[in-house]
Amino acid sequence: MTSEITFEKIKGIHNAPREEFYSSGHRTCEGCESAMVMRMFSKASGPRTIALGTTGCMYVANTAYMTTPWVVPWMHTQLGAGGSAALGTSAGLRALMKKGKIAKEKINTIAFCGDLGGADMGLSAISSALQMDYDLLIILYDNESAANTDIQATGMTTWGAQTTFTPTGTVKKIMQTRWKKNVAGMLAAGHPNVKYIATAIASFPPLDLLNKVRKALAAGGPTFIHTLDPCPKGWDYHPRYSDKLGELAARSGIFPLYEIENGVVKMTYRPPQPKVPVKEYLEKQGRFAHFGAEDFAYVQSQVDVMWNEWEIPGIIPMKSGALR
Ligand SMILES: Cc1ncc(C[n+]2csc(CCOP(=O)(O)OP(=O)(O)O)c2C)c(N)n1
Ligand code: SF4
Ligand SMILES: [Mg+2]
Repeated sequence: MTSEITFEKIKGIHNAPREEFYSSGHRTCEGCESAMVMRMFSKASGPRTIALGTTGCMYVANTAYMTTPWVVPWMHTQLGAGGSAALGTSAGLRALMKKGKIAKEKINTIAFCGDLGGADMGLSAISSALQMDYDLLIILYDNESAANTDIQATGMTTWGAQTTFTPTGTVKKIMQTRWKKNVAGMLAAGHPNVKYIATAIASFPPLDLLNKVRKALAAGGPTFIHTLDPCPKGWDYHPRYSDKLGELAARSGIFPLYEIENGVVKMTYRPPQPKVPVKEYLEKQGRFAHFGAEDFAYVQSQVDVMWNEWEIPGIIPMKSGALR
């Protein structure tokens, strides 16, 4: 194991670090992409990292009795407290270093939270953390449901999806009528101090998440990454297709991949032209098994509006009016 910290860009899969800091000993489902996010971010950040995580699958399945996959120090925090835990830890490290109680060095503070814990309940704490001048990275791992408590809809669930809160019925077919919250765009637009914001998918394009984590850590903080994580249990598909679904989310354009560095937006992946029909992504998931042609067409129309009419696709939905 090396203790040297480097945030250099990883070029080519063979140059990816071999060390694992999230290893065996977890109980996540086969094909769990949220677990891949844990593995990738800790691989990218290396041994001088403190991981903090809110309640959810990535807490419960990673701390079964007397076992844990975490090789780096890890702490559980309350469901809505990802931002507070990151801020407190980073501030504590700074104070200890200033007082000479620990050696001055770069220690990565990385807090992860699920879509319910981060994008719904914990948004205010994340907002606070992103306003302060502290060295921290918050990762929102988004499996589009409260997965740990048996797949309830959240503000991040795709329109129309069946969950235990939104089952389809004979009278009303579509129960999940909310459009997915635009969290990374909202945080980027409203937090001038934030140094780096990105969206990512653990398995596609290869190395993308690793390198985005490294960019965030090199930038210092505060920084934020939103990952979309296919979840075989909640999305209802065979685990072998997790990476394929991640790729289809990017190629269909339903989940735009970008990064914002010091206010400059860069699309890091351009879907093919024409984009892959979003139906190809949705129809592979049992949670959309009740969809008819009109439902696929509706989701497609919203994705097209995002790419063709938003001020910045995936980020700023407003359009300039007669303001000046
Ligand atoms: C304040 C509070 N309310 C409710 C719960 C019960 N609870 C534990 S995990 C969880 C779901 C978390 O969902 P998410 O943040 O999306 O993480 P996931 O389980 O999907 O990984 C809920 C509702 C709790 N632990 N704390
Ligand atoms: S329910 Fe989903 S997020 Fe939770 S461990 Fe299983 S695959 Fe992962
Ligand atoms: Mg979730």
